[in-house]
Amino acid sequence: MRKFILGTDWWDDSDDAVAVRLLTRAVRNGKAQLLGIGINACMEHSVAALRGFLNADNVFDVPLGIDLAANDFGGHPAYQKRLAENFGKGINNTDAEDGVRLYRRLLASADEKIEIIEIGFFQIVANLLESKADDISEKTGLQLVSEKVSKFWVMAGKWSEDGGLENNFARNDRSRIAADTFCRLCPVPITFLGFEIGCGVTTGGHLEHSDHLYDVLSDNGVSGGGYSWDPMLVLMALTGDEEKAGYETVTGTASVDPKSGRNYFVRSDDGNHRFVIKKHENCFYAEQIDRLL
Ligand SMILES: [Ca+2]
Repeated sequence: MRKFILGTDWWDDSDDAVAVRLLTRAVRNGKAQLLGIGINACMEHSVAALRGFLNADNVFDVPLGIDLAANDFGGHPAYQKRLAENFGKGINNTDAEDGVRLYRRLLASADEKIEIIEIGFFQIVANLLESKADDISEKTGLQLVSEKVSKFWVMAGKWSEDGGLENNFARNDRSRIAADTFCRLCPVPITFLGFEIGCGVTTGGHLEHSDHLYDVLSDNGVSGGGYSWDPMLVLMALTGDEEKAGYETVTGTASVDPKSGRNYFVRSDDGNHRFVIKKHENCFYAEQIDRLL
């Protein structure tokens, strides 16, 4: 069975929760293994809300990591407070392991290749790639990723224009610097799904009102459904093949300017990076996601 680590900002949008729902469904159906989740934006209820959401989805014992330093993204999303109160009572951010240590531990103990899905900011994976030997492993982060990770699936960038600006890369100095480091150092293939892909693809509008995912979307003001950047990326990762998931790909090398956060792409047949382009109408992707929620 394919094994995944998820990175998420679990921040002020609700598409992360729709994406996590796709993963918990896959785990419960025996289609994938979720080894751990790293939270890369730290707010008051981050860990309690995510642990609560997983509990309510009947997926237990997935270890959580967090970047506690990433407390400068702002926001007080109402959905997190509600999830924490309803399903994550008594859980604090400090109950999660440091994100980089979690990833190092999971990679060091892996006996087969892992895929990493990233639907948030890049500090944990950037700091992982720059990490040195420690009590967990005598290998550097770069060695661990080279040996244990087959691929990254990433929601970030705006690839429809050269010099595009997108939130996960460009939100603030922290995210811009991390995005540059990640794109430069990552030694394994990356497939990017950009901002332009999820716009107009609306999902989550047909949930039962008793579903806690409905409450998340409702608290975010999108009870009729929200745009689908993160769930589209997770569905493509779970499908495991860009073309089968309904996309064409462009191959080359991606980069991010650490000052502006703007992303660039140089096309080449031997590049380690790809971004995707939709082959179908928006409803093709939306219907598949809604069916799985
Ligand atoms: Ca996200």
